[in-house]
Amino acid sequence: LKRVADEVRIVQEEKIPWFPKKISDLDKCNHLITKYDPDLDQDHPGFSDPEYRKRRELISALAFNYKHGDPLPVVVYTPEEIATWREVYRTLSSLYPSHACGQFLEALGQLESECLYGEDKIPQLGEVSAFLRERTGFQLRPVAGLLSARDFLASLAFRVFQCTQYIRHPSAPMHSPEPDCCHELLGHIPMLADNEFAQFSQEIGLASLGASDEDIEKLSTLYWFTVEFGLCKQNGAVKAYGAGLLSSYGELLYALSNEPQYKSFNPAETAVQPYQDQSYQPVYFVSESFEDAKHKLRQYSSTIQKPFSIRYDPYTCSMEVLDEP
Ligand code: NLE
Ligand code: FE2
Repeated sequence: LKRVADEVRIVQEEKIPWFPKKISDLDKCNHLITKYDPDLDQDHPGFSDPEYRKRRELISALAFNYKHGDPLPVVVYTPEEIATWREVYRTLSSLYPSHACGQFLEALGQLESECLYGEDKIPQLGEVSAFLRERTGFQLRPVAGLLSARDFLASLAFRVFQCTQYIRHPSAPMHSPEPDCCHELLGHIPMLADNEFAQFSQEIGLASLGASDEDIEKLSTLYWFTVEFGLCKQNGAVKAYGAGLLSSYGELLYALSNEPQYKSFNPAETAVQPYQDQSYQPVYFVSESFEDAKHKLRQYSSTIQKPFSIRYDPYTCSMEVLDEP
């Protein structure tokens, strides 16, 4: 009987996928998904623009060479890149007061009054990371493109947000299927300055550590319909808090029009909803509040079967792994 128990235990241990235990382990979480790569995807707006592709390669190299603890790379943006930023910033800013949630507007106001944000310069990751650290302890690291869900979610567990630094192609400023600095800086950063939202993001990350491929798929779908494309109720109105909406003029308008279908956020259902990553979502999930979303997520996470539990130690920035009896 003992031998059988040992074997079961060994099998269980082998089944736990590797995950980062300390913050510097995030250097190993760099598996890219080459889905919308301008070098490989003929539909990418930059595919037939060799200069754009060269620029992307140069900025990617900064992320590939980055190690935890290095200063965040500085990119000297070209006038053409700044013009794209300006157009995105201006058009989106005209929608924010009526379409974005209060937490977003508050943080964006702070970023603007501290002169970190404005339409004339693309903010540098180092400055933005310092801003977030003071507010919620989130920090940034550069990434070359779309990461695997497992690696991306794992970084959230450490309150690290992986940020691209290149900008979208100037021919398509209103919507991009892949992340870029407009998406990170306008969509994600202001939300990560909110405590409740930061907590919610970290908890998705913690739930993902060592989870099965199937659970990673569910958690990344949950992430998709909340952090990326979530809507929430505020004073009786529906507002956007998802970064994919807050960085896309086209989809932000669409999501709050009466065209798409709305469902209430319910993790078990949201986690298996098919999603769209080329164009607008056919359905959006509406949360009652971040607090409510966090409680529901917590409840859902506790149903994910794992042979251990985990606690984040913020003093050492490492994971304490506790075996469950
Ligand atoms: N569609 C978003 C945008 O245009 O900024 C990016 C989404 C990345 C997941
Ligand atoms: Fe994103």
